[in-house]
Amino acid sequence: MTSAASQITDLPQERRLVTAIPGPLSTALHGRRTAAVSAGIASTLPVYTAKAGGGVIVDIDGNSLIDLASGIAVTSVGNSAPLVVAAVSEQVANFTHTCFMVTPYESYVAVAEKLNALTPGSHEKRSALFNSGSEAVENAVKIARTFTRRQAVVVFDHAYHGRTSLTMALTAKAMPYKKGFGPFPGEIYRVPMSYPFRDNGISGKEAAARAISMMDKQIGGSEIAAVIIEPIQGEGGFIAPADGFLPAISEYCTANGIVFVADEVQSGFCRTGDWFASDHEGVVPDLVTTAKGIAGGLPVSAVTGRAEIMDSVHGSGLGGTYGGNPLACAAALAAIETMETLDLNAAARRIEALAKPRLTALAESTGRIGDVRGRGGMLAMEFTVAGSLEPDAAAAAAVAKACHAQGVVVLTCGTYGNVIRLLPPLVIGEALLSEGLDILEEAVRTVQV
Ligand code: PLZ
Repeated sequence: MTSAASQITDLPQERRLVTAIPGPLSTALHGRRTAAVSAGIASTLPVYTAKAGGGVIVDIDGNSLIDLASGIAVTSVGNSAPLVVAAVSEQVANFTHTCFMVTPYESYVAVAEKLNALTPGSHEKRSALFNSGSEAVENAVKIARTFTRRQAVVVFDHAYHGRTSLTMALTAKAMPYKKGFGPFPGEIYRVPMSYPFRDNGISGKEAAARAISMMDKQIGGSEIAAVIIEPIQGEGGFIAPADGFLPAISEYCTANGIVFVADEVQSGFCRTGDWFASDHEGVVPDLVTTAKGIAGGLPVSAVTGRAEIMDSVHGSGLGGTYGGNPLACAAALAAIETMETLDLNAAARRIEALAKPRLTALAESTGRIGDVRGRGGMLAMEFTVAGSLEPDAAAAAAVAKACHAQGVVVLTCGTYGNVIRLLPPLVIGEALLSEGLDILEEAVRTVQV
């Protein structure tokens, strides 16, 4: 193993199937799980994990699977990344929790400093730490409402912002996220997104004008506290808005005193080949929400933004028992150091350079894929009935299932459930990624629905 590789993992970086997928031990454990775990919680691929590192997940039957999901865009630095393991191990022996609101500690401050430096814009910033992406988005709403003394919150078609009561209301898709879980909180308004593949060729500027007109006519700019947007939508289908859309929305917010919130929970931390997806369009959000990739798998999230907005909240107005837990902060500092030393922005761009041409060629040769999109290590294929825009969710599901059977972990997403998304750990080796793509291509070519 080279020294570069040992910075990532000691696990052999190979696909190795020794049983059917799932194997007998996973199948037995799944029986136990069904009797103990709520049926409301599902798993994409019920192989039970024993170890994971770099680009592989090893299950309890001894199968080694290629990981093209990163636990939904979390383990960008790889699983059990060496610096993360060392930092968390040291921290766990020193203290596990005091609560930052009781007796604080340095690592929380250091994570805030890092976030303030890395997020877009050179203005003075502050950060507050929480546990999950949903919690970060909830707090961004609280902060924006306090600062503006307004109530209305604007979100977009296909948006995903979480599963708590408030963030479920911000999320667009009813099934599985919202159905039966109402009533939802009020003062939330949804406007059309820029979705180039389904937008009949309208430009980013035109799509922004459509959304802005709706905000003006149906709410009124002076009533809006926050506009929240994922710069590349995640669960909604990896939808990257047309050029010019985000800047126009951001300018409207500035002109109307609205807090522009970029939800970078999925797209942040090198995932798209920039520290944040907003960087790509030169957009400087007022607030940024982060989670997932920030800490190599430990749960921590954040709201980072303009000092005057973040400091407008009354003392003790924000918080939570575990927010910025010391283990998670140690992990975040180590994960960010790993992103810097291994240059994971460059790694994400290499993933795009390797994978996107192959996906594009596959779309052209099979006619099953209407659109290939995304940036860096956040890539997707939208399956449609050949020659039309009609979503083909059955094809996406069948291709994903075929990949799983061959030991390649891929995820689906999208409002219409017809998108396969690739979110490999950014440290994945080229050979392993290529092998994963070989299997994916074979599945797209051969799977019958
Ligand atoms: N904002 C942009 O992508 C989480 C959800 C998986 P939490 N996306 C994965 C599922 O089915 O629950 C997400 C996101 C964006 C917010 C969130 C919410 O982050 O950490 O899951 O609460």
